Amino acid sequence: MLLEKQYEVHGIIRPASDCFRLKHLLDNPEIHNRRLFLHQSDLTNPGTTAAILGDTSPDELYHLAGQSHVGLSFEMVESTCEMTALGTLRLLEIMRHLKKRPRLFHASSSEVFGQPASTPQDENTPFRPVTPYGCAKTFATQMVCIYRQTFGLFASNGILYNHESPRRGADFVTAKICSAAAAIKQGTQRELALGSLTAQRDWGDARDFVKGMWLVLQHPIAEDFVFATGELHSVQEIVEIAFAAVDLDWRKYVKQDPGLLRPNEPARLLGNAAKAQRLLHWRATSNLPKLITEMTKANLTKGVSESYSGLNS
Ligand code: G4F
Repeated sequence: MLLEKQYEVHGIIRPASDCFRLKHLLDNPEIHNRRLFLHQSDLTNPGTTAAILGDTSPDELYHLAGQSHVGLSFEMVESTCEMTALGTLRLLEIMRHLKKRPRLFHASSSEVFGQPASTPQDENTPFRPVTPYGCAKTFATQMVCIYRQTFGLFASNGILYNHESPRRGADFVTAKICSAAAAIKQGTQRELALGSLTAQRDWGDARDFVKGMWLVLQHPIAEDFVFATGELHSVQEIVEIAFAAVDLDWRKYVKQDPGLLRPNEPARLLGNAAKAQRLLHWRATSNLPKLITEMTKANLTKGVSESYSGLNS
């Protein structure tokens, strides 16, 4: 989206990353190393990250990095906090000492609300995380507020509810379901094991959400915004849509695996994006059946390397 807006984009990638989602851009000589530049670092390397930010001197900084799998955060509690919580703090410290400070967007999460006292949630709903990931995001979100208030940084949180697209990593439930429905249709997979089918989320389209991120940094004042569709759906509804998209009866293929249930789940995470609608004129344009059908059909043409993630979740 930034390239379409004619930005010069500098991305920070982890040294081990194979960047397969960027392949179409890296293969384009008009873009790679002309308008899109990649630099190697990660959130545990503040010295390298500081040097990249000093050299490139960005106007806007989109902080989307971190260990983002909620289920995995129960297994990797320390490294989740190391990257998602302390990584954000390190970035704020770097920004505080930069000669030219960029505007910072921090991708916060609905996981900060955990088991909230009220539904739907908005920018004034108290944080009550119930997962290590949600707790790490709560720390990071509050640090962004503290650095904004104390050190005058232009730093804003987007409190993002789930956002999906055909580029979603295979470990997240929508992508796992859509890729399984396509693979079962094509005869390369026999069944699909899932955790909770009754879990509910407010699922939106990632393309709407990136527009929201950009709008946050064009807003004259640094402040926090909830981004959500305001619709709650269950995992089973996603299954029904994906299998219907390839004309299969999901009941014949989907089984529940107790090993995939999480030790704790947030409840009724449903967002109220009225503030973003009012101040940023942002709208969630998505339609879940259309999005899940698109994601399922995209898998019918995808290569194996594009959907492989290495995790079994
Ligand atoms: O797709 P999920 O793994 O997403 P989750 O945990 O809601 O987190 C995503 O959204 C957050 C924003 O709200 C982000 F902050 C976060 O980084 C990430 O992008 O799971 C969605 C639901 C959960 O209730 C989970 O328990 O699906 C349930 N589920 C059921 N079976 C499963 C599975 N999730 C996964 N990943 N794999 C399953 O087999």
